[in-house]
Amino acid sequence: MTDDAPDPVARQATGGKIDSFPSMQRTVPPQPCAGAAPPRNIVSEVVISGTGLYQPPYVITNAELVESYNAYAERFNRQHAEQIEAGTVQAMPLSSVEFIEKASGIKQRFVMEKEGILDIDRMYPRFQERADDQLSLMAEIAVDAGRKALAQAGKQGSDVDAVLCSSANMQRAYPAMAIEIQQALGAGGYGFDMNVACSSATFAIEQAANAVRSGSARCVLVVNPEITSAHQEWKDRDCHFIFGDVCTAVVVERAEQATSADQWEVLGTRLATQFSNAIRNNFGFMNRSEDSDPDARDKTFRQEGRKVFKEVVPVAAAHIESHLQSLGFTPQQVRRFWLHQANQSMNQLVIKKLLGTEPTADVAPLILDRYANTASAGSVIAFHEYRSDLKSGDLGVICSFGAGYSVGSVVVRRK
Ligand code: CO8
Repeated sequence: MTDDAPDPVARQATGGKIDSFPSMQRTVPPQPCAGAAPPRNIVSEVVISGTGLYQPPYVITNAELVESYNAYAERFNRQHAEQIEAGTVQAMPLSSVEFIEKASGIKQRFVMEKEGILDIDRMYPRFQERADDQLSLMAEIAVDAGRKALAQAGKQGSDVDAVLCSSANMQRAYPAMAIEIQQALGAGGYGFDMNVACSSATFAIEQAANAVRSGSARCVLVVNPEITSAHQEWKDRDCHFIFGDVCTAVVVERAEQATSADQWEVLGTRLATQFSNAIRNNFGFMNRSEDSDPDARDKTFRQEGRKVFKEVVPVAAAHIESHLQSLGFTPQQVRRFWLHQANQSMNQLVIKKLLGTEPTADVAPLILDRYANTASAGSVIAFHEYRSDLKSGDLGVICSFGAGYSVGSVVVRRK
């Protein structure tokens, strides 16, 4: 499938014109444009009133990463020289800073722990196991980002009546991370975890907006703790440079109770999924019973990067366009796109398809050069860092796309 020839299933489902994944669900009804009366079933206007960011303490530059990976690969090749010569073992190829920067746009990544990742006898982070009565690591970074988002929204933990922990991987099976975070913040109501890989944040924002609209919650905290370094494959040249750690948080609440100086009306959300094995991680609770090797390659992140690129770009662009259209907007009316941060060229192509012009950092800011791909948190980091210059009435789109496949968009307007 090429970039210009999107998935035939999607084409068929939309009568020849690609709209989005065929299984697309629109759980939030289209919102009216200015001047029109709101549909009767909309209970409350919903705003995003604060965001927060936890930045891990360590940076790994591409040069440091490549030096470590290449030392590992060269040692492997020396140790297996005879088998490589005989053709029974494949030599490990070397990585390069030039390739990483050209292919992805990534220059560095933040990580929770650095020494273990760069140690060629280990090549994954070294975390200390914590006792059950200690705050877990994912909860710790979520609480930090959550507190910052609440401070921006002018809220206390006790104002929150729902916590959604939405991330590409959870630290444990249960109890839900969200409930631990809820307790640590002194929040009430309920909490639950959810995972839609790179689209976890936008999917959670829709759940939060729906909860506020329906009245099941008044103030929802969405947190996206992404400790990608623990499930990234640092020994694989094709993907060792991709991910970074971070945590983002978003406060979603009823407009009438919001006091923040910086409020973003949620005009609509739209989610879509379509099954694909192109990005996959088979780690899970069945591994033991299957007697499978816990260190096998399929138990960490793997992908067919080029396939993902080609298949997801047209779907993401069509998804955004049709979502905007359903709200009565054109892409040209959007002041800023805060896109998923996996690949610089991918985002440029999405914007080119939407606007027909060369993208600028002003229209679609990039943060992946500093943070790398932070799974679900990427588009929220972009929203967090690049929104203060927008004016009242300016329109923006937060959009994620990735494993699943999954695409989620949130159309917002500055109050
Ligand atoms: N150094 C030097 N050469 C390399 C390297 C390297 N590090 N890596 C690959 N090469 C080589 C390849 O072997 C290939 O060589 P040859 O032509 O001889 O076969 C050549 O370079 C080109 O390789 P690719 O075709 O793979 O390179 P691309 O230009 O496609 O770039 C990318 C690779 C950067 C991975 C690119 O395809 C990409 O970014 N694709 C989009 C991926 C994407 O968006 N994925 C979303 C995943 S994230 C997500 O959904 C969340 C998952 C859950 C989180 C998990 C956290 C751990």
